Amino acid sequence: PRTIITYGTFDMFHIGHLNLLRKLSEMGDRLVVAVSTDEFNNGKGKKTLIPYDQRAEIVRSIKYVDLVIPETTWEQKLTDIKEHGVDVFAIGDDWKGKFDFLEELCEVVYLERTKNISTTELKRSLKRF
Ligand code: C2G
Repeated sequence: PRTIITYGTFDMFHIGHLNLLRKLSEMGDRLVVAVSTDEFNNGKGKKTLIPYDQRAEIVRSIKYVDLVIPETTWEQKLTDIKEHGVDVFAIGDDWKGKFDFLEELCEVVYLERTKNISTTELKRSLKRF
């Protein structure tokens, strides 16, 4: 089965995340999503509002998603691609160019982000209440 993999925090799950996962599911037969752990996110300098196990449970419940694995390091992409027989690595174009080194192992696709929504924006608008 044509397998797609993507990585992300998916904090405060929103339509931008859903659009991406739907598009990815349409690109193949199986979609694997690696959800960043809280520790890994601290390393990214990203504070998560929702803890890993809840973020993972929400992503696991999305009909487009076949498998959820934890993202704990930057390097794991190389072994994940081999281990899960991945044909395509895909991620939003805010990462454009950053993962081209994976082209040795699989196709690399950067998808356009959904406009006008982000977890940072949501947090900012929540502050107004
Ligand atoms: N995204 C999107 N449109 C938005 C917001 C996010 O398409 N409006 C996409 C991002 O481009 C990413 C995915 O949704 O592909 C998850 O976004 P984040 O949770 O912000 O992911 P990030 O923290 O960038 O983690 O190793 C890669 C990193 O783990 C990516």
